[in-house]
Amino acid sequence: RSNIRSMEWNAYYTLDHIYGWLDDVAAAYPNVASIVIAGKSYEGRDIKGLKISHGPGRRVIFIESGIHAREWISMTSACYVINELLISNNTQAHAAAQDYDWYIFPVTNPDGYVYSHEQNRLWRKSRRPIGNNFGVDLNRNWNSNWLVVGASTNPQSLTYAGPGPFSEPETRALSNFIRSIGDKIDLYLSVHSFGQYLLVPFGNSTGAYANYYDAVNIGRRAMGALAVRYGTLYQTGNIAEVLYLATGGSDEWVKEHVRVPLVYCVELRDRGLNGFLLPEDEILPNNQEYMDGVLELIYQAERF
Ligand code: ING
Ligand code: ZN
Repeated sequence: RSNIRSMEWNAYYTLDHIYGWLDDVAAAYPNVASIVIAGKSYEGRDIKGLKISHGPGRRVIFIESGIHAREWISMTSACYVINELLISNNTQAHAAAQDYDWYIFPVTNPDGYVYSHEQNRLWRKSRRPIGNNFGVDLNRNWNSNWLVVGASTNPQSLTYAGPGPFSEPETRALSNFIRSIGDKIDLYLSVHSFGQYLLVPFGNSTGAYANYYDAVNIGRRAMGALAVRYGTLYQTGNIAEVLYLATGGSDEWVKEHVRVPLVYCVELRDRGLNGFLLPEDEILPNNQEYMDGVLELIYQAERF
């Protein structure tokens, strides 16, 4: 579609460009795509997403990206999913676009993303002033095991959990929006970098819940499909087991309170060589293999 501003998969884009691109996509596919706004950030920016729907009555796949400002590959991966669902000629993706309603929020921490472009590339948190410091770790601020482990009460900390659960406008807006969709959601992805992991809740225990082993097995198969294209290996497992103890993340709240059957936290490329500064020539291969994994997640989930 020539009236969509360009988005190549060999560069990182500013917030304005990403948001303008979402507007262009919605305008180019008016019967299928629409802009959704979960609310506003502390500095007054929209938390903007795209809804894709071919009609009523469908189950929902929800993708939340970019809650951490410096994890730029996460924002591009969300845009790539939109590209595959609507714009590309990927027939399996187009079928998935028909079969589900999709809600995709590429930049859930817009203030932090702008700050990481303009001031400090490695900024992680939001940008609300707290005393002499700035920002809350928006993935420690959700009302699920808030401040139990792997989170800090110190506003200087990278993992500052905020003064209370859902103290921040970004997490309040997003959680209210998610709750409004509620039990229609079949699959929820919270997308981060880096490390190449597919993580299942919870962040403070390895304790199994009802469909824990199904979630792990579905995830392992999907990561097998992800590896086919370029041989990139992802480890699937419990957050606490394969990564570190940490609570108050979006995925945990979505699992515990919205009771979404399949909830994953994805840690995209790489394993630390470049870390948050993933080179631009890895954007396309990362996004291609990630999309392979997402489509296989859906395929496997439908068979469990
Ligand atoms: N990783 C996640 C983080 O917020 C995580 C991992 C997910 C922890 C869910 C707790 C809950 O630390 C990155 N890279 O940010
Ligand atoms: Zn992160």
